[in-house]
Amino acid sequence: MKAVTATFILLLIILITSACGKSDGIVVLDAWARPGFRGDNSAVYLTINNQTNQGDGLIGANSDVAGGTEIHLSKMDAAGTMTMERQDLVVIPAKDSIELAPGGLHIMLVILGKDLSVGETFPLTLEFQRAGDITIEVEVKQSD
Ligand SMILES: [Cu+2]
Repeated sequence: MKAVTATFILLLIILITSACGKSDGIVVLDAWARPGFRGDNSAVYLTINNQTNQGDGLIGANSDVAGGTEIHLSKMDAAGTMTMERQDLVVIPAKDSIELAPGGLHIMLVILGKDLSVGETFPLTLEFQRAGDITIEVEVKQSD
């Protein structure tokens, strides 16, 4: 009886660990960018879901549609003016999500090399400390 129980528990452990292994990773959801004209700036917003057991960090981004790609944090300064501060690292804790949303964190597309029109998509590569490079498709749309 004991041996049967032990086998059952072992099987259960194998099942659970393999199920977890499947969903392990960094998942990027709902990526969108504001429309803009060539020469202007635009911003990308998205949600990053860290399904792993270890924290990770967003350390950079890259896209062919802009001359530069920077991680920014919008914040109100002491005088009540909205400013943007460049971020070298955005931490995504283990088993947690962070949202890059209007008024807060975003990925700035500095000097667009082409027009970004509503409805089109473009690739954006995100650089993570642990997960490495992840390339996603960003949809151009108006903010809701
Ligand atoms: Cu910005």
